[in-house]
Amino acid sequence: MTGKMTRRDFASLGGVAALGAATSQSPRAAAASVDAANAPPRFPNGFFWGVATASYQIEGSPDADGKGESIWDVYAHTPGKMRNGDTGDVAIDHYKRYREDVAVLKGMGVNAYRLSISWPRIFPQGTGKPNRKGLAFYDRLADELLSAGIQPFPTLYHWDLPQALQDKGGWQSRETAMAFGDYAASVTGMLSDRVKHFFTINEFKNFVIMGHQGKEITVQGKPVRFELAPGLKLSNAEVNQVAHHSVLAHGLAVQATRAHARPGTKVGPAEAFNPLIPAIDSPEHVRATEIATREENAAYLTVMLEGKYTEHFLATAGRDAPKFTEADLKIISSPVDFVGINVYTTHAYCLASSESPGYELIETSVSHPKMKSSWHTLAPEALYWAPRQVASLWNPREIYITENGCAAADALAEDGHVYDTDRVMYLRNGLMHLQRAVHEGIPVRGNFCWSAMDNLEWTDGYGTRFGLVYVDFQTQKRIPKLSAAWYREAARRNAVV
Ligand code: GBH
Repeated sequence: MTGKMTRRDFASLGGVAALGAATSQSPRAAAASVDAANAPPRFPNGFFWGVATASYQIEGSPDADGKGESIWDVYAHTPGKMRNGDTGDVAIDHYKRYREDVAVLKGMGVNAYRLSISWPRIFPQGTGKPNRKGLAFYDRLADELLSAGIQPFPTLYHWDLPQALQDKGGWQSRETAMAFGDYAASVTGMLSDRVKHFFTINEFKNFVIMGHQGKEITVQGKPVRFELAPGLKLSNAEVNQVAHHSVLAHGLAVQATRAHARPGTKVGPAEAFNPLIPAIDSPEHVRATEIATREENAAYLTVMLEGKYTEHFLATAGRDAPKFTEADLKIISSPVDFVGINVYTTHAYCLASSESPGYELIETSVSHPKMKSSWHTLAPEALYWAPRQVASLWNPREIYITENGCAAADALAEDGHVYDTDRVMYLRNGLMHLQRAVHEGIPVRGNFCWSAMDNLEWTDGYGTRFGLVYVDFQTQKRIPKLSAAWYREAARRNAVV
């Protein structure tokens, strides 16, 4: 060892990973010799230990190789929209540095990477002839990942709509759903010789509501407003129609994948799913929570997986209900291969109630622990209840946790490392609950930490860091945090406990 290596070395991830192996094996071995039946279960063989990113948050190069403008290019340059005036113009320069980034992912020991494809790189005007140069980027990226032993899991839409389509009405127009189907046909057709899994759309309910109306929540007594591009303020009826077009787009993309991708290509949604959690573990409250979950997701997962809007949803929406046909519902509920869910927190705790609709939501106590973001109530058990509810309500063949993670006040220590102990705590506790779900037979096939690397946290800008890898935004240096070393070890052992 050189003198330089005397300090704690996990930048290479070797040091801490090796330490973890040495200290974790002896108690495990001892437990096994005492009572093998009580040994904690591992994740199934072939479990995907992944990390996730999205195009606008990392790529930069907004007009390289013929890319068209996206709604985020326009929105981020609108004064007053972004914290500190941050934009994705450079981001973490991933478009140019993707080779180095794949090497960083490899160093993290992951076997899966969820990225998103920028629609306006492939169709600069949203429709028409595909831009070969734009597609070539994802082609090179897929090859680079595969040669590093990492499966690519692209998402077709992570919020960067071509501005040309926004100019024609965006998601308020049914034509946008049609265009998304054509885009999905091109991309899955061209990549499916090597790429085996595709997610259609990321977080339907968030981009629909926050992009087209904005959302206000109360955080410790104070209102906080959230907005995403294009930053519209539509009526409830219009927003319900946008939601309908988003799930229609998903269904058209599923059908396009079946028609144009190689046989065996798998496809499904990646929805925001911060679950309601039964406050008490009795069958009565667990069941009431499932009923509540089904209604909360009526315009999204419920219609995608059941092929109808619930009566309660239609009655509550009344004249604001979306306009749709039976044929739409068939498309929307085209069978999927898996359901992806982004799980960060709980929406609320829940109890059964004798009054209609049979459940009652409980506000989180003001002293409930929080992660760094204002909205981020700590609820590690969400990673148990979310997949359990999806399984018991809709019984999909496979489930993926497509995002899980937290922002933290990451800073470089004097020795050049980032000791994000709170993120390690967050991941360790959440994934223990996921391991419980898997142990109970719920078909969770993979987990993707949000995020691989620090990046543009939408309107929050670069100040809110979600990465397992620290990025110095001035020098573009990548520095794996303590959490990256923790995750690598969990992936290596295929177990958390
Ligand atoms: C996900 O978005 C995104 O997929 C990802 O791009 C993003 O970087 C990541 O999570 C981290 O935020 O929902 O009522 O609690 C989540 C977008 C929108 C989630 C605002 C939290 C707060 C209001 N976020 N939301 S609420």
